[in-house]
Amino acid sequence: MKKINKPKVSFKAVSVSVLASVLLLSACTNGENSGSANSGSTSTEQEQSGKVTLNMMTQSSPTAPSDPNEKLILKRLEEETNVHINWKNFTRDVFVEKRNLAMASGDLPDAIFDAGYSDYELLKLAKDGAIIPVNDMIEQYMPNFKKVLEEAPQYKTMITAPDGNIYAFPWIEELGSGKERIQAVDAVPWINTDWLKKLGLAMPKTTDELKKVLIAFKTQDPNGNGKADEIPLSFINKPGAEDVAFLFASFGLGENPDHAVVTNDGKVVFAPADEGYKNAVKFISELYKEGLVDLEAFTQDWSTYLAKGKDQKYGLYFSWDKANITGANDSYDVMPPIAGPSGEINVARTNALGLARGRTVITSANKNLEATAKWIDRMYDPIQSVQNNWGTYGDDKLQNIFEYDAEKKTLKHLPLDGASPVELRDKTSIAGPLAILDSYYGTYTTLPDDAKERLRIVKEVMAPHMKAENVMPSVFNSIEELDRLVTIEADLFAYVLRMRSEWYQNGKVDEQWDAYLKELDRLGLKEWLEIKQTGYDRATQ
Ligand SMILES: [Ca+2]
Repeated sequence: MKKINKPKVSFKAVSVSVLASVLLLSACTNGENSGSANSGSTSTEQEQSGKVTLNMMTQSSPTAPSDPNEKLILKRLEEETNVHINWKNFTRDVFVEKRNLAMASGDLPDAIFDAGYSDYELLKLAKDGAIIPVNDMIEQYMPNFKKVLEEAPQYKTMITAPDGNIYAFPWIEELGSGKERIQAVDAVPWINTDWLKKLGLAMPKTTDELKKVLIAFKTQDPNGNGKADEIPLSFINKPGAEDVAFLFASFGLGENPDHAVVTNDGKVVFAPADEGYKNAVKFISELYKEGLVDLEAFTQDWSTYLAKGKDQKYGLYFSWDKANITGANDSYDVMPPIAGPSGEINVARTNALGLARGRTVITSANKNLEATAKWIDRMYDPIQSVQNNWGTYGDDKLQNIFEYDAEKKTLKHLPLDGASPVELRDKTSIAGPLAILDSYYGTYTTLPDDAKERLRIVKEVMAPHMKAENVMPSVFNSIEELDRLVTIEADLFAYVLRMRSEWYQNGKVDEQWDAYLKELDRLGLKEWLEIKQTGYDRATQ
C-alpha cells in the first residue's frame, strides 16, 4: 500500500497551529509505541506478507466476543483485504469513558470504529486536530461510499459540516420514508387485549374512553387472581420509546424526544411550551389521581419495566416493539391513536432518521490513510453493509441471521426462531459505518420480520393520522451554534422533564403554567428557537 505524505492531505480548513499540533500528536504516538507491530522508521505497518495492520478502537455488547476478530464477518474481511485490525474493544457501558480518555491522552488509535460521536464532539475534535477531514479520501479511495452518496445525495449534505468538511463516516439505515419511515413514531402504545376481552370492553377511541378502560383494569380484576395487582398504565418517564408522551398528540401538536415540532407553515415550535402540551400533562395527572399510573414510572429502569412486562402486569405501556417487553404473543396489541377532547386524532412525528453522523473517525495519528480509507470503503459495499448491521451467514457455531445466495448476491433473513433480535444481532454484527438504502430491499437483502411488522404499524395505524407535513431535518450545526444549543439544552430540557413529572403527580399545571413559560425564557428558549429555525430554513431552502 502506498503511503500518503501527511502534508499532502487536504487540511483545507485547518489552521497552521492545528496542523502543528497534528504533527506533534503523531510524533507523540510514534514515540510511545502503543504495543502494535510498529516498524519504526517506515510509517506503514507492513509485515513481510504485505499485510497492513491498523489500530482501531471500538465498542461491543457484553454478549459479543471481547476480541472482535473472532467474529466471522471480520475474519472474512481480513482474508479478503489483507488488512489486520488490531482492536482495542470496550463494552458499551465503559466505551465512552475509555474513548475520551484515549483521545485526551494523545494515545490515538488510527481510527475509532463505531465511535458514537455527537456533532459537537466531532467539530471539537476536528478543531483540536485529533481527527482529520476525509473528503479527499472519499474522492480518491472510496468508490462504494461515493456510490451511496451519488444514489442518495441528501446524505452528502447532511454529513458535511458547515465548514465544508466531512469529519466522520456515517451509519445510514433506511426503512421506509417520510411519514412511513420506521422511526416516524418512537413509542408505540401496547394495550392488553386479553383484559379488554375478559371485561367485555372495546378498544378505546378517545381519551375519555381510555380513562374508563384503565379504571376498569384497576378495579375489575381482569387477570382473575382476586387481587388488585394490575398496573393500568406504565411507562418510563423520560424522552424515548417507553415514554407516555405518545398520548400528547391527542391534545394538539404532540411531543417528541427532541422537543422540536415543525408546523405546516415551517415554524419550529418548542412542544413543551404549547397549550396542547399543558392539556396533555393535565390528562396524565388526572390518570395519576385515579391511581392508574405505575408509581415506579418515575424511577424505574429498563429491567424493572421489563420484569413487570414479562409478568403481563400492564394494561397499557409503551415501547418500540412489544416483543422486547411483554413478548411475541397476542396478549397485547397496538392501541390505535385516540381522539382528544376536541374530537381530533393526531400522531406526532419524530425527527429521527436512520442516520448517525459520527460512526467512524480517522485520527491524525493515522499513517496509513489509503489502506484505512479502502478498508472503511468496504463497509459501504451493500452486501457488507447489510451484514455489518444485522449479522452474517454461514457460521457453523452460531445462529445465522442470513442465508446467502452467492449467485444472485442476495442475503435472505432467516427466521429468528424465538431468539431476541437485539441479542442475536449483537453477537455477530459489527455495526460501524454502513449504508442500507431503501432500494436495497429486494435487491441485496430482505426485510427482517420485526422491521416488517413495525413498518406495517407505522404505515397502516399511525401515518394516516399524522397531521404534520414537516419535520426537523438532520441539521449539521456550526460549532458556535452547537456550543449554545448544548449549553441551553442542559438546563432547559432538565427543567421541562422535572416540571412535567411534578405536574403528573401534583396536578398543578394550570396554576404554574405562566411561571413555567417565564422560566423557559430565562433558560434561553428564545435563542434555542432562533438557532433551530435558522437551521431548519438553511436545510429546507
Ligand atoms: Ca388481579
